[in-house]
Amino acid sequence: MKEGIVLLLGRPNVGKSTFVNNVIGQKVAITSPKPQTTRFPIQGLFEDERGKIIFTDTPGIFNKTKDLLAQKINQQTLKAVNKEADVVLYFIDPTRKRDFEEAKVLGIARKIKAPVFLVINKKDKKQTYLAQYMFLEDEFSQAFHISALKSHGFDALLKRIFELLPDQGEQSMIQSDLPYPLLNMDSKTFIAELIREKVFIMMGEEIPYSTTVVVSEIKERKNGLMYIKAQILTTTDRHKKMLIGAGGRKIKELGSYARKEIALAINKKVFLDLTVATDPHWQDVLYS
Ligand SMILES: Nc1nc2c(ncn2[C@@H]2O[C@H](COP(=O)(O)OP(=O)(O)OP(=O)(O)O)[C@@H](O)[C@H]2O)c(=O)[nH]1
Ligand SMILES: [Mg+2]
Repeated sequence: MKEGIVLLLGRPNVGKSTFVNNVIGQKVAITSPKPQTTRFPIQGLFEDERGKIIFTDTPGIFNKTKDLLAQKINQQTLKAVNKEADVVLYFIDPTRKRDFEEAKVLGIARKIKAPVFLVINKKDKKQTYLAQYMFLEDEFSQAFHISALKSHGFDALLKRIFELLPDQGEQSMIQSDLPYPLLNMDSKTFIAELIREKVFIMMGEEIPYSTTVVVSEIKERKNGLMYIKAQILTTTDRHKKMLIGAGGRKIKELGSYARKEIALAINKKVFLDLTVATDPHWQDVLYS
């Protein structure tokens, strides 16, 4: 049995989390069209007859790190990169221009000692800027064209990854008491992530970056209903108002969208008690 760790690296929005979910075949990481959706490394387990791969999804490396949250998120990725990995997948998105942000990721990729594969994502879309990235193919000996969204091109990539992974014999080193295949998140964190995803999808440009979600209680009631208490924290009263919406319409919509997905994920009926609060300091204490 082959076994090992494969780390994903790339700018925000290149499709790292989409890949991890679709290669595993189950959602472990939230995704959205907005950059910096992922805020901490997420480990998901892939398994087939060849062996086991722990895919470590990381937050996209961000160029502008003036604010505290962006700095902390970049730190999370750098920490993950410095841990041992057997293979690193360097994701690029040729539907977007190459710029300084890409140079920052490239600088990190160049220092990695493990084999780095170039993964050229979004091949289902018009790759207008592909020529700008071609020089990377000389630098990284292995290049794979995939569509993370459509699950295209995965076979060749997995085949090559397995070739490089160490053989563990019959003894698996991977131990986990958590719900398969998510290896490093408890249920409260996973549910908070699902709610945070809805904020990323439903709210305007800046609001997702001033907010986080905390789940404080999950309790099964006698009738089998799961009671979940969660709060969206935002740094400003203005954003709190927008998250609640006129007559509480927005928070109701957010809650209903999140509740449906949580119910599907845990296969139970869910009552989601979702509120919004202003907390100017949540960024100081979370994601460290
Ligand atoms: N057309 C197309 N869209 C994709 C593909 N892969 C990802 N996307 C879209 O790109 C957006 C970003 O995807 P994510 O998986 O959240 O990107 P990420 O790299 O994890 O981003 P961060 O967490 O912000 O670093 C989403 O809207 C995805 O649906 C792809 O292969 N084709
Ligand atoms: Mg992500």
